[in-house]
Amino acid sequence: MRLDRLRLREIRLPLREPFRISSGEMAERQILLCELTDADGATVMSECVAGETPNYTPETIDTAWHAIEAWVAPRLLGVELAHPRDAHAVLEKNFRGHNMAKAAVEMGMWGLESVRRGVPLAELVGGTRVRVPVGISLGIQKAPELLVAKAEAAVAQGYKKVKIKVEPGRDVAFVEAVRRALPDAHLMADANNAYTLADLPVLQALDGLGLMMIEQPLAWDDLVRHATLQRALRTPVCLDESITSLERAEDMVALGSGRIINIKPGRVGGFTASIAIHDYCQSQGIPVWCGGMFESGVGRAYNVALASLPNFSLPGDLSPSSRYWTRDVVDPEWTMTPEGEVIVPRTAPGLGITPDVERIAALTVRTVELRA
Ligand code: OSB
Ligand code: MG
Repeated sequence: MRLDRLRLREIRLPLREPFRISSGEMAERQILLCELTDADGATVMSECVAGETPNYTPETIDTAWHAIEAWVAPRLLGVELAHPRDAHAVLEKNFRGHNMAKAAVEMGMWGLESVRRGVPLAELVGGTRVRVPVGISLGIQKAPELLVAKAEAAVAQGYKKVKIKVEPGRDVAFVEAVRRALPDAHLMADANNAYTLADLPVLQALDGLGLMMIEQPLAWDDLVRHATLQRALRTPVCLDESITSLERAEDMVALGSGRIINIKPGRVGGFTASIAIHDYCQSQGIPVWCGGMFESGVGRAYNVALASLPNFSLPGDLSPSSRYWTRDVVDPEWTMTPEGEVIVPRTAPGLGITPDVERIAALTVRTVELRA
């Protein structure tokens, strides 16, 4: 396969309601979409999950735009690859970081190859699942009652897991209130780095609430302190921000820093790294699940295809389009069954959705076309 043209677009898409995590709030997404075209005219879209500000990882949509234009695109445009899995090595050689920028194009190469071969993307990645269980991620609320109402509504909708964003001062009482209202629900907390080991008493209080896991309580790039914490908790620690490559997943296991991994393909540089982490975790008895970054329906297609791999055994942050947007930019929009599952597209070639190109053009605030 050979990438011939790469168009970048920034679109603005307002969220139905603002989403707050411990490290920041967003009300409107700035989304970087890539349009990849090969020498025969086959084309596909992919999405960069970098945020508006560097509060999750160091990358932002602007750094990713620059990295793709300056370094990612020149390495792949006009280059013949036997398989999309080979793009990862091309992008890693003497090119540090910028995982979300790399992933946007690397995943697009997988998407493009699925279109070229006429197979569903899930099949190309080796996925076996027909449906993937879905969880919801609830932002930080002003009061426990508001959170309880949202959690109850989510369980009634069929969600198989409720993830509660926490921060100091909005943690134990909030999670406890949800636990009281929903004694049997699969609940978890995600702190996005809001704590340190000095907060051990708070984290130990969460430990008593029967959570499936506590996600990334400590620093965004930490493994050592999480290992100390995991030894003090019964609840599994799940790492998100800290896992940026296969090697970091291996380090997590070697150090005992956590027992579950949230795989976001954007965070680890794309599908090749995601599959390697998935396979490694499977060999170690570590369950994984697919995280989300408030992607549009384009990015969602990649996450759902990846999450069809067998060791994605826990519910993923793969909410339907209507949870985020008044109207998504793909057709059909993503939905969830009453049983809380997303159906993996397995009948048509490619992503299983069609980007609404007219609407995307209308939402575009900047664009550039790159050629070999
Ligand atoms: O930590 O998982 C996270 C969104 C933005 C940044 C970080 C995170 C999240 C989510 C969103 O939890 C989950 C979703 O896309 O539904
Ligand atoms: Mg997280």
